[in-house]
Amino acid sequence: MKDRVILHYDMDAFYASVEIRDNPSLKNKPLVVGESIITTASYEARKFGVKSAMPVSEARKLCPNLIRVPVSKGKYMEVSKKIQDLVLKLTEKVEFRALDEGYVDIGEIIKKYPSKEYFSRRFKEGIYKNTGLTCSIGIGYNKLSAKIASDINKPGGSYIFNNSEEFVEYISDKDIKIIPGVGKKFQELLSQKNIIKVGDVRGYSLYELISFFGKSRGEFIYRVSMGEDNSKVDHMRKIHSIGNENTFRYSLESEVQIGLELESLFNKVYERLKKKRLLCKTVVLKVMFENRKAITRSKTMEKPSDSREILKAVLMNMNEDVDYAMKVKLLGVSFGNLFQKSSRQLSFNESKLFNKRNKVDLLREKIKKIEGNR
Ligand code: TTP
Ligand code: MG
Repeated sequence: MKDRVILHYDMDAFYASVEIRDNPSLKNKPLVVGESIITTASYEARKFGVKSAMPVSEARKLCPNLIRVPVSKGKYMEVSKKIQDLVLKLTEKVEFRALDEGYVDIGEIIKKYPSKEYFSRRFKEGIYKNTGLTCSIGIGYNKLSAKIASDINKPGGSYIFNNSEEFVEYISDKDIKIIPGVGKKFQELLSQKNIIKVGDVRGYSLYELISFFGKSRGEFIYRVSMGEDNSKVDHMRKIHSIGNENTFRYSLESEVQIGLELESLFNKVYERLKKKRLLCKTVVLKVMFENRKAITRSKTMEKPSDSREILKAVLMNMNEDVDYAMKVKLLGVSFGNLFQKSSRQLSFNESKLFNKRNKVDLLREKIKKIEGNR
């Protein structure tokens, strides 16, 4: 496989950074986000040994001045969505792995920039300018090297592996747990064969590794130790479905009312489908009645489509078959089985990194301005 250029971004102390951004009095303080268990700790708190998955009570023993903020998942999801939208303005070849991290295949884009260093600087600046948050960047020749690179100069830094030689040299003397996918159990098995550092793997043949750990894990660890990872940036991942639902304060009775509500839900979901440049193969209708009994109806088409007429007809046909013998408390419309439309070549202009605005953004800005002038 020819060498690729993959970027991995990972937000710094994500939940904690969002809380600090929204309440600057928390700045430079040891902060954790969580209820009884810590989801994440600010870098100030980490200096005391406080970390994710630790009980807050234990953390307080290490750091008596610790501040705890409760988790606001909805807020982090919103920020995450904003970051993802920004990255999607750059390219569609993105795989979002968690709320705060993702892989971006920048093989094409990077050709328009003077260097990988420059690009990574601009990427970080773009995220910061638009969200007020910092991230760390890794650029590698595959996902594995990019992921490990992004952790090297955390927080706020970046690191670049240009090829497997550079990468293998770096990982050889690192603890085997640096490899994503090597959990506690596998680590234990590896240590029984005296594999403690990544370089130790190369003391064994592929055949031996398979006989110790089985075909899949044996091959995996063998390849990884040589810096090999052919997995693609899977840009369809995570976008399994998009949908919208509405719970009504006053249950709906007439079929006209139901039809109008469905149409409005459909329009919202359809806009998202178009904005994300997706095609949909399955349309799903959800209805919950007053007695809280819910039904779902779904229709999978032969070919995925993004035609408003076709998708709407599929939805409305399903709706006609629903027996509305009772008042309706909730309606939901979702599209599943989504496909990315074939990638188009976006025109990139470095001064516009992340700043390409779409019509909806422009409209939103206009509305904001008008509201602001009132
Ligand atoms: P991470 O990226 O693992 O951590 P982080 O962003 O807080 O810090 P770093 O600078 O080291 O990247 O996880 C992202 C978010 O996911 C994190 O802010 C909180 C949440 N999370 C949990 O809820 N539970 C966990 O056990 C971990 C590890 C993270
Ligand atoms: Mg992070």
